[in-house]
Amino acid sequence: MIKNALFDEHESLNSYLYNFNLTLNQKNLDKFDGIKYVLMQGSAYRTETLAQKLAQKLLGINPKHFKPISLINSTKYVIYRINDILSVSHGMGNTSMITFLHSLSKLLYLAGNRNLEYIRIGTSGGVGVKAGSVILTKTAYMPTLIPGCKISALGKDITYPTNMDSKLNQRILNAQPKTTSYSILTGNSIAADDFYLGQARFDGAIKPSYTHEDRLKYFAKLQQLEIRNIEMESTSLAAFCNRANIPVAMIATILLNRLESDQVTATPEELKRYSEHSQEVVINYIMSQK
Ligand code: R2B
Ligand code: URA
Repeated sequence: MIKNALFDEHESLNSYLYNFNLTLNQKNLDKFDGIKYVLMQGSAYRTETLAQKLAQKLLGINPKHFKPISLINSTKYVIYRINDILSVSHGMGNTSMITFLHSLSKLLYLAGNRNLEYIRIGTSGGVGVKAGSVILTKTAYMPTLIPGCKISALGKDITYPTNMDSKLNQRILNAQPKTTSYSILTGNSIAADDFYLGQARFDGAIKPSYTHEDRLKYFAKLQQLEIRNIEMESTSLAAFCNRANIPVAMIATILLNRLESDQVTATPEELKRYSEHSQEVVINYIMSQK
């Protein structure tokens, strides 16, 4: 994890994390010491259900009688703590993710944590992969099909590497039972700029500039590059963690096969089950490390 702070520690003490609505004073930092795992999801609801599952698995607390309370008083993000694990929400898209990562990592570093693992538990559209399958990302690609994450500062673009941690991926795979009712695959992912045109859909509000034939060619290229799913946060996640020296993985469930449809037509029960698959993969990993 962050071997050398990427920021001025002294100046940061007592500064205000605007997006968390939290001052970095000792009282607040004390709530965040001794953390090992950060489990991130887009939705605050799934973040809460994961906290409840972890509390049940690790502490024997019946979820019926336990509603977690966020450690930050923010309307943008939630952070729940279960022993040495944080279950957090990062919002939607790279801009929300990167803002979240800066805020959380600064907070965790100042709280004294040096050996963290970050794992995103996401949802995504599959590229030739069936709904309910789970993908562990090897490398995150930009929509231009270049691996990396382009960050613009002062009008200059810099592209950072976006490999996920292969050793962490292997530990996660090793922790899974021999047989599961769904496939767990490794592959590459694309972080798109939005859900519609950025993901080659035809069901947005604006008529696309591409044809169905163009899209077929694009999807064929994705398959050649072993890109198995499309989502919206993997590039900033991987780039940030590589720069901060934090082992990172992304485990995303597939909600639909994009070669077959644009619309997510799974029932609420199916969507719940698909999300449970990726959470289960992470819980198996965490339990294998205890
Ligand atoms: C997956 O699902 C969300 C869009 O619905 C987005 O956050 C993502 O990466
Ligand atoms: N999330 C996405 O970003 N895209 C999909 O197709 C499904 C979930």
